[in-house]
Amino acid sequence: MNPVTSVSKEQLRAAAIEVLRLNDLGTMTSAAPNLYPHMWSWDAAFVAIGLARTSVPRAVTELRTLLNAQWSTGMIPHIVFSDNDTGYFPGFDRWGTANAAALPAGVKSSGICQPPVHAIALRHIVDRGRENGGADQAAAEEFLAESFDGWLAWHRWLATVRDPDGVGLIEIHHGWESGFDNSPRWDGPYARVVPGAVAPFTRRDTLHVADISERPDDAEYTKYLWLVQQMADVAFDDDAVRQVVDFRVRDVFFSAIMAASSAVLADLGDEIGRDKEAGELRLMAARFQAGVASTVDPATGLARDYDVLAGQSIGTETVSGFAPLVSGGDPALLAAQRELLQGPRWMGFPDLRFPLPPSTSPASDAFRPRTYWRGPVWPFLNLLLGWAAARDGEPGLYGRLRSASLQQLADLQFGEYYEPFTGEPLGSLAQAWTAAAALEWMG
Ligand code: 2M8
Repeated sequence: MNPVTSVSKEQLRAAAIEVLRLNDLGTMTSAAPNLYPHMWSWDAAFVAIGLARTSVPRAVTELRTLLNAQWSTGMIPHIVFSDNDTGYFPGFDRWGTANAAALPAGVKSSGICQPPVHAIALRHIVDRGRENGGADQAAAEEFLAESFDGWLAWHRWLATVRDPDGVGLIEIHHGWESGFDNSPRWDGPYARVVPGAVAPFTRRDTLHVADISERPDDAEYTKYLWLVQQMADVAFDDDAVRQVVDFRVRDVFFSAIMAASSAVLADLGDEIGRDKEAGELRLMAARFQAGVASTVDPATGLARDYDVLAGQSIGTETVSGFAPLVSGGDPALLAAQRELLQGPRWMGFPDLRFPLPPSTSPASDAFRPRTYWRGPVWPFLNLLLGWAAARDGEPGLYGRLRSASLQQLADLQFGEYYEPFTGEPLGSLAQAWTAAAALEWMG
């Protein structure tokens, strides 16, 4: 057992700031010191939320760097590569994005995306700037005005290219796009991916974790690279990718973030006189909120992904089933979900080290307590759930998530993910978005 270390808020704050400082590459923050030596899209959003607590201008720089890598289509890529060419696989060369017409000149990025948490991060930056006043406020307001059209283009790209039929759900083409890489959510779709010839590769992630069985195995990586290869073969052209790729899933959690973020961006648009665009964003928010709600399984109360190629819903019991709590909406649905989340299959499961939702329910056969996205607790997700609870006027749930998270993070390790029963930090230590979550929880 990992005892709850008794540390003061000041110690936790200082340690979290130090982690962000160590990961600071100047104009971007590496997601983790060794395992992830580049900028990841949704990590950057959470990192900006944490940075806004210590330096509004540095938080602005983080999002500005990410937005500078935006493709001409509007897509924000999931990795913006730093100059570290050797630390991570697959790197820029293996991605093959140099041939993509939409990649901006001078940018090295991957060719897929991640959930759009960015407008929520921008909201935090603007709020911190206004609280602080002076130069911080000026920097935040200036960035809001300067970047609004970029975020709008990102949301429009998602709403059109990734939901062409207007069902209110975002289609993803790789498990990496969900951010829940090897979650049991994707076992069905990946079981149907039969890789052709994949160029030989040497992984690097396995060099940076204490126990490689926590990470996806080589067979899983072969499929991940096969999908990258399929996309590279058509130069990452949006329409062509949809035709050729072997993984097409409507991701309910991604869609929920799209709904929540679109609503936030609409408010920000109103604040700078962009009423027309705010109206467009509100329609997007409503569409994705309805799309998410439409997937809820009455038998389990959880929202479900949809495997487009197999034509079937995915019924695994993962934390993504709580997507409606992120998208917001129908009070009765949200009340039922809050009860489920705090009940015996999730936060109330017996003997959890801290009452926080594991990534897969421990009551499920698919649960693996130490394996990456198959069971461990992910601190940044709890921050997102807490943010949504505060938005929806639920101080009880917010307070429970906050207090358990602060106890969990008092180990000062800032683990990438945590073993639910022992509280052990796993994966990378000094993970940037975990440190950012600690800073934001402290306020
Ligand atoms: C993990 O994903 C990357 C691939 O994108 C990897 O395993 O190499 C996921 O946890 C993802 O959600 C996260 O954004 C990324 C960086 O922290 O690592």
